Amino acid sequence: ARATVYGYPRQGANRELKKAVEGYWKGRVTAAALRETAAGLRRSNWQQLAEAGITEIPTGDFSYYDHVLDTSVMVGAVPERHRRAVEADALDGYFAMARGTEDVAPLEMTKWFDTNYHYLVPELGPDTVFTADPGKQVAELKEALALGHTARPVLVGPITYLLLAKPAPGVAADFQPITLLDRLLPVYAEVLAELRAAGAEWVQLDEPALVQDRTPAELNAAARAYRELGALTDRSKVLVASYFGRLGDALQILAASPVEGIGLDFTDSGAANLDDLAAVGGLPGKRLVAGVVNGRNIWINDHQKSLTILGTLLGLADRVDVAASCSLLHVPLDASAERDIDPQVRRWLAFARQKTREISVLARALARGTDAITAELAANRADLASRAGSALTHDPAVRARAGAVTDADGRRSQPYAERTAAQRARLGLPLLPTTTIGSFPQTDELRRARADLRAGRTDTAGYEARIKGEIEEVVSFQEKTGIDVLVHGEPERNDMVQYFAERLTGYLATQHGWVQSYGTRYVRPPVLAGDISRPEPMTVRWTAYAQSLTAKPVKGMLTGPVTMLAWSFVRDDQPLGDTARQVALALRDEVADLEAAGTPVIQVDEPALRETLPLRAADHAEYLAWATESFRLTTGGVRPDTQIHTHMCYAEFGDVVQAIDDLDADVISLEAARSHMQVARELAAHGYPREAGPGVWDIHSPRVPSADEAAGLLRTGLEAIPAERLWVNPDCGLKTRGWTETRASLENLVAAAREVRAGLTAGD
Ligand code: THG
Ligand code: ZN
Repeated sequence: ARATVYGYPRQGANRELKKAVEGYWKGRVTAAALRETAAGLRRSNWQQLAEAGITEIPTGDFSYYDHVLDTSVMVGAVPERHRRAVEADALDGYFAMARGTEDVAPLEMTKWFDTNYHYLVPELGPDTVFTADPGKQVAELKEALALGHTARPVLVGPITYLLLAKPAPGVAADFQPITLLDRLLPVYAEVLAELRAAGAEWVQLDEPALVQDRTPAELNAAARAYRELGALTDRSKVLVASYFGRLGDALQILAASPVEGIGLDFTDSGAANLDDLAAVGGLPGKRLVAGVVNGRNIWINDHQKSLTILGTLLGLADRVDVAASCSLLHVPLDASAERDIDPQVRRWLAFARQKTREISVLARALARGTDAITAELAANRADLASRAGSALTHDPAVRARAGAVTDADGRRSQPYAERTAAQRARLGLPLLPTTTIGSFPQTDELRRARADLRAGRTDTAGYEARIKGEIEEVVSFQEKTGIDVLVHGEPERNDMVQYFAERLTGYLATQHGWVQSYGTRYVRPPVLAGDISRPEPMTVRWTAYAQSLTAKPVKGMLTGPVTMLAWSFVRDDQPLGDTARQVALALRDEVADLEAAGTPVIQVDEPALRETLPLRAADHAEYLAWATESFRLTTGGVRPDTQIHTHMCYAEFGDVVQAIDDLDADVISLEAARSHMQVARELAAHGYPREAGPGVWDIHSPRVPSADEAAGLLRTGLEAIPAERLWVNPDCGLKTRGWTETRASLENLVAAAREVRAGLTAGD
């Protein structure tokens, strides 16, 4: 059996790729030097894979920015507005599509399935003409072959590519890119022929879109695509890889097609694939690539469990190879670099490097029997036992408390309609109250202060004095500007999830665990490793300090349990709902302490609520149940006159409006500026009964909205939400903005609120 993976982290051990690409953008790195760095990273990745025992390595998974963008280039789907840049210089044109230029907008970015990776959305229309540009794929394959590797090019498959695309600007919104399949297939045929000529024995086509709910027409398109590609004579053998879950109806289609290989996810989320595979009679004559090692969590594999699955699979296909369930792009590179994690706990962790070794151990067992891996099996058993029996993963106090939770804990003592009066009386706010989402600009000075603290150039007292100074400035600015509900500005936080993770017992932070979020941007998700508890208050000092400086209400700022889970690596040894409940109870204590310290407004952000929705509709209800329960557990214990806010970032709330309502927050702020208050209309159509602040300043753009523009948006908002329930705010935190545009924009927001307010009270 071969050992393989679908893809590997691209950035390098020290994020060399980020530095090279950003250096190129700044003109400090030449194109030749960038290419050199990239080739060096590929070479060293392949070397690592080979040394770990991966016998068939992927190529073409490397990318300067994004592999879906690479696919758009491969099929010639360059939007009209980027064509000149691409013709002038291919590399600069590529980055123009990714980031835009002064004159043209970039491609839109969105989440890659239910991961935290973001891809650039292809823009297609009835006039799209595809042309094959296999240069990158061919070159990377040749590089790997020249180094002596057995290599398999990895491409986004034609069905997934089209299903991820959207209508180009100016094209009817109901245009369906999948209707372009007949035009796209000849281009894939040409690429396959080129790859065969370059020496590829196998080519992998990734079709994760087939694990989502698909219409009969889409399934027919998949059947046609693989019948036609399969019928080609001038091609390598084709492996269609599915991942991120159960293949469902598409399994029968692929099994009946002429493709030579199929990749299936056999981790928990794809567990049903095993029965489904037996039900279709296995894959006689085909190669099965078994994704038994989880490619998107950071936990060591359970070898015994995998061997049982592999044993069953041996009877169901001609040939079984071992792989991770999906590309290793979604995990950090190397757990052994985490010197600050307790060595015993570190043994529970498997990042990309460790996972490749696990895959090779399992492949060895398949080829030579489990006797060939006796030592590895024993070590694996010991590590799993250490994790299962550890005090970190089993804190009796946390478990007892979570077990005693009742529905009443998540229920406010009064319904919204009653408690809103108490809140109004306590807060004394005008109509259309103004506020912000929480964070103020993170200046270089603040980042320097944090770096100084880490490096020991300043002590805690010195650092805290700088934070206090910043809070003083932020509070005084908000008072001067006339904002009604103030915030402390969060100068003490860099990444909000990381900030809370560092303060909760049971959470691990990593030093080098970078994972690509988009382009050259990375996150270091913390690890929910054990039972979660809060040894001491996390935010109260800063909020209380801000409140001590002003008579206006100050809003306390927390990150909600769903987002804490969504932006972390979660435990795989208990249901997500159990982990969410533990996080919620810790946050509930923080909420109680904020309230006791006199905080009249507390915001619990859930920007990830919508994006965490499972891929298949059948799984939505279970997710939404624990998501709303954990939010309500966080916030349900406060007095009626304490006002709970929440905030969500991304649009497309349609699927979760009921869940938003079920959170029972008093006020919600949402992204809306770009969609011209569409969100306000959606909430109103649902009959949302509470207060809402659809954002009137799109903070993702450096543009300063004029007071007139903001007032116009407010008036549009008023068509959907009555004045007594409408708030005025930007549509997200201001962390990434500069002070200049922040000052101007917030002044304009307040002016707009005053103008519209005056019109209302004059009986307009
Ligand atoms: N925190 C965490 N996960 C997230 C987000 C977050 N996932 C989704 C979304 N937000 C991703 N958005 C971003 C935005 C900016 C950056 C990364 C992801 C970014 N990263 C810096 C970089 O790569 O240069 C590094 C930041 C750092 O030093 O920590 O700019 O908010 N957990
Ligand atoms: Zn936001």
